[in-house]
Amino acid sequence: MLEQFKKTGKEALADLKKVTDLAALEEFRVKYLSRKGQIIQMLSQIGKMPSEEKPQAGHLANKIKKEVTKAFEQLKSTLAQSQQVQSKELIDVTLPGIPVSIGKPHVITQTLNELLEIFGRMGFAVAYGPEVEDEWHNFIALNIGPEHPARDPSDNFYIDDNTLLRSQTSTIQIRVMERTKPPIRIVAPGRVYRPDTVDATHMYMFHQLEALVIDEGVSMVDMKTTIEQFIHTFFGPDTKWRFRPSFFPFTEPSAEVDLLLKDKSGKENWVEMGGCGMVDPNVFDAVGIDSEKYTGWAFGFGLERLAMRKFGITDIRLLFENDLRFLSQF
Ligand code: 2NL
Repeated sequence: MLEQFKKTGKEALADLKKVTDLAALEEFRVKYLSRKGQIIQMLSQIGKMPSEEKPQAGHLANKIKKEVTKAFEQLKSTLAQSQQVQSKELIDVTLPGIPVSIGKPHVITQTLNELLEIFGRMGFAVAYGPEVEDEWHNFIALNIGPEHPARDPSDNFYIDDNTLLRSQTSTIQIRVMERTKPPIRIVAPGRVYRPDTVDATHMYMFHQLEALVIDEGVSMVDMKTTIEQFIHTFFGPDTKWRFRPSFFPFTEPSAEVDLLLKDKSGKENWVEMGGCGMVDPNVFDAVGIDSEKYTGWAFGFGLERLAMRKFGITDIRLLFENDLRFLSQF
């Protein structure tokens, strides 16, 4: 009987050597180590043996069981590990991918980039300046006198008596003229601030782009052709537009730029797009540019208005609510 025990143990260990995957290992467990398995059955036979043989048989059977169980457990953990590695390496290339949502520039940034591209091709450099300004750059140098309604404290975001959030990007151009000798050919984009009551067409913050050209012998012809180039590139070559006489403190003469655009029903209307004019000699005097020698023109418009016209957006507030359902359309 003891020989039989030894033989079963040897067979079990030999069988285990042939096991190479978890399925075969399970078969092994059923054959030897389950309740009806040969090793466990072996132990139950001890009860039927003559009592003088029991201690020795019990000892041997337990030793064999321990040995086989240990070898089984070892192989089990080895196989489990290698199976894990295998399943990590298994990539199902037929599964749909995980969608990655990639952002894109805001519609106002897109509009600005397009404008900088258009003016860049026409030889304009880009200038930037501070959003917190003094009265000199925002008003005085622009020929906007102390009694002008645009300086009313309730129409501006004043920080102290002489400091405010800029209400136009002309401040940038004043700074460029102060430090640069003509010829000057720049566009000045940026945020501007006015405490308007918010509605579909007004916001307390919006973006402007202004153009400034100064040189000897610059005339309104240069201004008109440049504005026409810009309008035809941005809105399409068939877009009709006009100058309408106007007034700004910093230009003389001055004009409003109107576009003939179709509304939703297909009806054509003249809509104001921006303002322009020949730089007032008082502005040249303020920044130390010889107004006898040089002439120049300037042109300013709001980016929101431009983008709204181009994309058919009817409420300016939509641009600043950061609702991706709206913004991702552009
Ligand atoms: C408008 C009108 C305008 C200017 C801006 C300007 C700047 C300097 C000197 C002279 Cl430094 N002019 N800028 C001129 C005419 C019109 O803007 O409706 N903007 C939204």
